[in-house]
Amino acid sequence: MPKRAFITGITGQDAAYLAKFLLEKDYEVYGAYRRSASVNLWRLHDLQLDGKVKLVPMDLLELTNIMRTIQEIAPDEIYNLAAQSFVGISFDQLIYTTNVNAVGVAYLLESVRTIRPEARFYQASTSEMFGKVQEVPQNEKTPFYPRSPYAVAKLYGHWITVNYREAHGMHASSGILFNHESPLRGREFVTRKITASLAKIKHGQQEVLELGNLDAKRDWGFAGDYVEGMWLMLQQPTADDYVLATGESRSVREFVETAAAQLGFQIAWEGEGADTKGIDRKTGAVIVRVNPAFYRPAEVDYLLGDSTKARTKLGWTPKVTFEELVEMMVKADMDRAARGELEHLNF
Ligand code: NDP
Ligand code: GDR
Repeated sequence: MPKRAFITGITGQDAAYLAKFLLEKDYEVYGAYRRSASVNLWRLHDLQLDGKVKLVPMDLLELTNIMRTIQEIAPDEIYNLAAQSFVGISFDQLIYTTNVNAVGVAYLLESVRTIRPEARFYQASTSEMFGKVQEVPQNEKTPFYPRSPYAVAKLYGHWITVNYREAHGMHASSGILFNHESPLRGREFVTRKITASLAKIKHGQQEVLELGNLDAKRDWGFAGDYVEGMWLMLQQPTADDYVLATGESRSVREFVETAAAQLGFQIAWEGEGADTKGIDRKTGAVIVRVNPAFYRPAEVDYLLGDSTKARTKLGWTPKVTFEELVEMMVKADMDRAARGELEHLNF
């Protein structure tokens, strides 16, 4: 009998890579999508997984739906990847974000405890929980200080997972993952916004790249590497919490510079004290303009992860370097721009 994995948030970035990873390990993979007028399966398509994942409609806000789904699938492993995952919007949609990212985890855990307590459970926790810098680098013992409604809700998801492990003996692990990106990243996140915008500019489909805080620093890895870490956590005899990170941190500005260099672009920075005059289009310089509209009410300035525990206990190690990641994303967006697939996107 193949093992049965159940992934929530199957239309998202991580779920696509995880589904591919698990299918290659001969798992039977079930994926929950939420009903909408147009369910978006482009990521599964991109990884050539059409028809390979068994799709089930399930919303994290609907307890009865969750209970029936767990009953029907009877999964061996559950990966809770569903979330309102965009930090920026969580300041405007705080109740919704709290319901999905916090209460939704409780619905799911309680359903598993009641119906399928032997299943192993993975919760998608986040480096955003570290928030305001307390210490650098951050590991499993670093105190949390969330800086957004997203991160506050995720902190509940993290602790309730720990609590179900300790109170009910469930095999429930929380992966505290630092930013991980890919060509399948949602376009509102800064890395993809940069690569898609620069690709459009290269193809004459966009004039300017507008960004918020250029000085924020993130520990960026490749999503495909991180899903292996999720799986490894559920293969351990006992459940635990683990940080997954590359151990390198770059600013948003450095991400722009790296991507621009790969495209042979010079950058003309605008705004925030930059000299806005004398940008000569003939030089081919690309205008990157700071627009305060993209600032956050409270920012996370500096994330740098220490994943020694995962490296030692799980034998996990990220393989794709920062430069390779940027290159992979730039190439994918250049191909998409050439096919006219990005033209309808506004950033
Ligand atoms: P995505 O935004 O790409 O995917 C999120 C998924 O959650 C989508 O499939 C979305 O469905 C689904 N979803 C949202 N609301 C609900 C709901 N009410 N019921 C059911 N499903 C819902 O995120 P990622 O793949 O990047 O991230 C996966 C998880 O890991 C998330 O929980 C995220 O918060 C967390 N995380 C991500 C990191 C990263 O760097 N990528 C780092 C650390 C943690 P739909 O398509 O319908 O919107
Ligand atoms: P993050 O990712 O908030 O780290 O959350 P995002 O790419 O949105 O922001 C990273 C940093 O870039 C700064 N920034 C901008 N961000 C966006 N989106 N758009 C801009 O124009 C822009 N300009 C500057 C931000 O202020 C921020 O400092 C991601 C998500 O995947 C979460 O779900 C996950 O938990 C964390 O990573 C780890």
